[in-house]
Amino acid sequence: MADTPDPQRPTLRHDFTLPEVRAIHDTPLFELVDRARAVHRQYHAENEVQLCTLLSVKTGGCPEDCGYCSQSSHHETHVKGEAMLSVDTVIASARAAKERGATRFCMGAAWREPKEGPNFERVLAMVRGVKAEGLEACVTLGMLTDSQAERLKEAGLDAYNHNLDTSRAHYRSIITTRTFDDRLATLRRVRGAGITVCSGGIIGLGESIDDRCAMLIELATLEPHPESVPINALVRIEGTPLAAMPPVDPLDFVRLIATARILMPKSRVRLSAGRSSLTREAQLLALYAGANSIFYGDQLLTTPNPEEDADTELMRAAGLRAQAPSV
Ligand code: SAM
Ligand code: DTB
Ligand code: SF4
Repeated sequence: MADTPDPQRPTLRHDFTLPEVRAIHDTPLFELVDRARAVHRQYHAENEVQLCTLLSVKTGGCPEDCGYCSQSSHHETHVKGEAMLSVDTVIASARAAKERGATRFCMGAAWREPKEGPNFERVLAMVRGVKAEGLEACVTLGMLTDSQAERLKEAGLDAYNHNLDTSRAHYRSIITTRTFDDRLATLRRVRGAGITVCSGGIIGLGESIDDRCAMLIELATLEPHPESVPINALVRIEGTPLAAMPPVDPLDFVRLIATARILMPKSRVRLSAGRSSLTREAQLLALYAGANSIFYGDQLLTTPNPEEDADTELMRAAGLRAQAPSV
């Protein structure tokens, strides 16, 4: 089950057990962070953070019932269904993101799955346009068929985001309109088409610590590991069933990021949604413990993200540099 061994680097594994991962997760914090940092330094540039900008290209009116989401038509939230953005609007936004230092551009649509036809063709044009700007292109559109995955690949797509969100056991308490296995099937199609996999989850959904560890095991069981693992803290949204969840303890966020780093040494672990409720120091601890990407831009999909100026200042203060563009 192991990749080629390299004496300098820990072997990548896909066979973690729950007691083992739970023991890693529950290690005294300083030891956990030391261990994660050591893994991080073996595989990644030490002071580098990838800036990834998000854009919602089709907002609201989604038929799925994800309990955390502002865009589900099952919940009454501040988000109303909107028309899909034009290709020109998206390209202008990607260009602006690039000028501000982002190297990855992720486009989200509030779909259960893309319908064949003009809207899917429009997504393909968006992908081609973002690639022409010299950015990594990522989309998140819900479930895919094999042929959709192949067409996205042909358009130049680098990565597909499709989160497992939580453990298999906790999944049905959060979403009833699709299954955990549906999610894994799409990830297989994405991998089969030669697109890199971006898959992670959310903490703060009322899950147990074992659920968090089980979710990481599901991700680490994928062969190869997802190239990108976003770890989100629930953004509590008025009108969703999870609006009244207790806030995530920032140290729990750090623990999960450190555990993800240890389990999936080569993956880019992303300190994703939920940064607005972290202090500067907690964000830096998460980055020290193995995260090496943030969402950059004042808006996530439908909720605010820290201001760009605050992020630039934080990176300057800590001596972190943004990943350089590849072209
Ligand atoms: N509709 C597609 C899907 O669900 O796969 C793509 C868009 S969806 C908004 C992308 C991801 O954003 C979700 O899988 C979830 O992990 C994350 N997300 C959505 N709402 C969130 C919230 N309130 N807090 C944290 N993460 C959230
Ligand atoms: C991911 O893991 N987090 C992003 C991205 N992938 C698409 C989405 C976060 C959404 C946060 C809530 C909102 O803004 O609606
Ligand atoms: Fe729809 Fe995605 Fe929101 Fe679920 S997370 S309701 S699939 S937009």
